[in-house]
This record gives sequence, C-alpha cells and structure tokens, in this order.
Amino acid sequence: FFFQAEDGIRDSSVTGVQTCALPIYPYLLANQAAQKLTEITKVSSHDVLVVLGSGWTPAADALGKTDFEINVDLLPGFSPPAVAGHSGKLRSTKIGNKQVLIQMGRTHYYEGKGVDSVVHAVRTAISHGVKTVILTNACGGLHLEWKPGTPVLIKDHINLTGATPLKGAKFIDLSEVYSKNLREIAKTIDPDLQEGVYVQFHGPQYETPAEVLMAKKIGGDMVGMSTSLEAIAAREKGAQVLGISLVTNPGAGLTNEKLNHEEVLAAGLASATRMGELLKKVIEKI
Ligand code: 8IG
Repeated sequence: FFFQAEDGIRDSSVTGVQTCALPIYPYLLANQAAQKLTEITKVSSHDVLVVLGSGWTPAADALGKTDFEINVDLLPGFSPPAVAGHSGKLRSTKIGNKQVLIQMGRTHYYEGKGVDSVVHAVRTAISHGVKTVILTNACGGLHLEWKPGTPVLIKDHINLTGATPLKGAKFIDLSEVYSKNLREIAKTIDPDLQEGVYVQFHGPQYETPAEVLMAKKIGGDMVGMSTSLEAIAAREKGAQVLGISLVTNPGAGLTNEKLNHEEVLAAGLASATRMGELLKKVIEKI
C-alpha cells in the first residue's frame, strides 16, 4: 500500500495518512500537499515549477498575471522560510499553454530542517503534475568577468553537502541533471548566456578563500547553498531540470571585498525583473 502510494502520485487513499515507515513518509506528505493545493485553489495540476531565489518577487511579477497565491503554511509539510527576503508563497501563473507554479522562498539545507524539507516543494509540484522544474538561485561567481547581475546556466553540479534526498540504495543516473535541451532553448533566447558548474556548500557561512580556490580547482564556476538537492529530487521523479544562477558577488577572497548578506540580496533584487523576463520566454518555448 505505501509503495503504491509513493508511485501512484495522486492516489486518494493516502489522504489522512499521518504516519508510516519513515522512508516513504515524505513522499506521502508531498502527495497530500498536492491534493490540498488542488482543494484550495481548484487548479488541478501544474506543468512547470519555478523556484525563485532570495527575495525575487519582481521576477515572479515579470512572469505574468497571478491566478492565485497562497502561503505555503496552508499545505502539509511546508515550513515558513527562516531567511529575510524569502517570502514562503506559492503563486500560479499561466504562460502560453503552461500552468506555472512559482515557489517564492525556499527552505535551505543550512536551516537544519532536514533534506526532506528542502525538497518538499519540488516533490509536491511533481505530485501535482509538474514535468519541468526550473531552479534559480543567487550565487558567488568564480570568474571575475561574471559581474554581479550575470545569469549563468547550470550545466552540472558538485554536491558538497554530504546529503541526498534519496532514501536507501536508489542508484539514479545523474549524467544529465540539467537538461541539455532546456539549456539550448535558453540560449536561443539569450545567445550570450554562459554555462557553469554549480558547487553547493552546506552554508550558511560563506566560503573561506581556500574553499573558493578548492571549488575552482575541482571544476566549479559558481558557489552556492541550494539547488543541487532540489535537482536530485526532481530527477528522481523524472522531471527535467533547468538551473539558472544569478551571480551576485565574487567568491570570497577573489577580490578585496568582504561579503555582506544585505548587499548580496540587493544585487539579486536588482536583476530579478530581467531574470523573470528570461524565464517567461524560456517557458513559452518549452
Ligand atoms: I548570493 O559567495 C550567494 N550565495 N556558498 N557563496 C555561497 N553561497 C552564496 C554566495 C557565495 N553568494
């Protein structure tokens, strides 16, 4: 029964199940959240999930007219995000023939709520029908040519958190986490878009200069504190993933500047509208 519930996403028999064997429970909770989303909003499914980075309301606004917006705490399994500028809302917008769910504010692994909390929105969205997951983030750049405000397509990641959303011996293929096809579509819209490897650290502290140099040496182009775990959870359920990082600061030690969280947020906000416009055009072409 429980395995069926995990696989048969919208099995109504799972409603009301509060506890079960731990490895399956987070998937059931995501199914319940998806059902509740339908109940509250009367929108029965979504096609695309867009996860927006820190405080990017202008990017959501640029995606189009809001069909509904709810606080995530109305749905089972969601907790309000801890960081200022992460609003914890789900918005729905129609773009072309796609119903797009926009996650405004995410749970980060460094909050200590566990990896299932980090990927709960991704699992919920996929349970609600989503086949394409667009993950955005603000990040530190490892190339000084990438000035604050430069968007970079994620072509691969290095997950240094030591964590995984997978349970048990689940050997999923990660040879193309970030869809080559979706990256090509993005480049037809903006041919100047660069690609890079995203290195996820645990955080919340920013890197030391030595850690930044390590990230470069092992093949990284960006450093951040999100996205990889969400991407793995999306791939586990077969969704295709597009990742876009917005470089908002050079990695620590690459310049003489110190990193300041408020300044980093402000740099993200300044470019958010442009990111939203790019995302809208990408979704129109999916
Ligand atoms: I914005 O320099 C942002 N997020 N790990 N390092 C890490 N995360 C970040 C950084 C950064 N900038």
